[in-house]
Amino acid sequence: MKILIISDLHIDACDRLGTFRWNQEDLIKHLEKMREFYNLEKIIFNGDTFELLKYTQEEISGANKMLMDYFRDRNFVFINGNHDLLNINGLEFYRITNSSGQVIHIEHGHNADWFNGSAMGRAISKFGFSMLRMFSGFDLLRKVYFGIVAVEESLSTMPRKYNTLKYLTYALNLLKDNDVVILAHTHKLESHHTYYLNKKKRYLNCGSCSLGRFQGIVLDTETLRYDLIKETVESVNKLYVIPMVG
Ligand SMILES: [Mn+2]
Repeated sequence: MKILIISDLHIDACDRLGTFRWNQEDLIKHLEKMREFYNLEKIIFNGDTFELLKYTQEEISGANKMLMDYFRDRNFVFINGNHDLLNINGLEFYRITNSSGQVIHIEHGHNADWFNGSAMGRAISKFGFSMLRMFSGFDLLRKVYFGIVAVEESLSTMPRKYNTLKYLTYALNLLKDNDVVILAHTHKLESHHTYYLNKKKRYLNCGSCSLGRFQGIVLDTETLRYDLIKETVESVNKLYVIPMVG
């Protein structure tokens, strides 16, 4: 079966502090186009689908009614990230075993670091975001916040938060028991292959769909071949696909 894995949409309350930047209707249309084009059986949201550190569940669903209805589709799977742990329907991870016994492990990946992986670290960041919201009327503070986002997201320079081995190490550990590991969280689309005792292992990261991007992975769970999807709000009509590797 073919599945699409996307993550880190950070769907917000559509105010000045939001980083989602998709029109709900455009996103739905695009997901439907992908579903048809690839003949997808499942769409897996690999965490941080909702921005619950900055907003309440009510604020987010109030601003995104169409998307919330659309998300009721039974072929969608939701995994929790560090920004949507309040989403009680989310899974810790999702695992698929194919007919050859190969195991695909899908997880958000925030447990690789203390700050996002512990209750204490998340409480600190929740406090930080509530301060940000309280003072969001100040242009300077908003500028500083989006400046930090730009550095972290590699909009202008080498991304600071990905310049670390901890996520790769975490994925390599998971590959001991799995054939494919798909993480998210770093907002960096990537793929690495390695061999353990001649067994091919794949670590993939599905990137992010925030800031108007549409990144993700289409995986054939039987052949383990995949496409890395790298589009933007502007390019969704011209499907840009890197040829199948695997
Ligand atoms: Mn995350």
